[in-house]
Amino acid sequence: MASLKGPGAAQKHDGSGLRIAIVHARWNSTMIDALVSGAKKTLLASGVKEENIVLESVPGSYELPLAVQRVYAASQIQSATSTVAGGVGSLASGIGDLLGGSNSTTDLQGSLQPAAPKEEPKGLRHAFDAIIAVGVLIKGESMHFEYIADAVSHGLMKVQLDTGVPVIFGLLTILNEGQGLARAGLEGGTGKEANGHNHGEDWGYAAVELGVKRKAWSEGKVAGS
Ligand code: RBF
Repeated sequence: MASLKGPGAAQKHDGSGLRIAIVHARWNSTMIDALVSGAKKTLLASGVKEENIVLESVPGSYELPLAVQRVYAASQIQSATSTVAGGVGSLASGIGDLLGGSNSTTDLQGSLQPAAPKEEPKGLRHAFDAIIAVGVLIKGESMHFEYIADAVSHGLMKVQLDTGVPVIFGLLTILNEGQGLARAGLEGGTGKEANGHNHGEDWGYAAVELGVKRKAWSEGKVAGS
């Protein structure tokens, strides 16, 4: 019998215009690597271009909320600066040249020469359409698990509501390694997990769906109207 759990068949959405970040912890890296690959696989399958998928890592899950918030802010800065011809970066470095302690007019003339064109960054430069936060928290003998799981869950929800950017909840909170391996599609498990279901794949689809829907919502479009 088909599993009753899970999001059902993924909705089809065109991710080709989306820019998506995956921010992941490095603790429990075997599972993390599989989950991140799973998420990337379905992002690509939905049309998101490789150059528009940005990866960032942090040591552990506790660092995820701040990292997601700051990575999003960084992408907003990129978006703003890439609309200024040449970008603020080249403007700033130009000012740096002028203030750089040059004593001779020859040096100054040299620094006033147009800078060699910088290589354009590949891919889209608008602020991220969605961010997937990935971490694996395994319950230990102390209370760490409970505190971190609670703080990270609330932190990620706060970031998505404060910023309005979809933050996909890719945090596994599990009782043992076996549960994590099963949910990363690596081995064992029961029910849906027994077939090697990698939950990262669901997160990739969720990011595309929310990225596309959020764009539509911001244009005043609601399904069926
Ligand atoms: N980070 C994780 O992502 N997964 C874990 O299972 C995990 N377990 C931890 C257990 C203990 C006892 C401690 C001290 C930290 C653990 N962390 C874990 C790291 C945590 O998320 C964070 O990176 C560090 O506490 C530094 O802020």
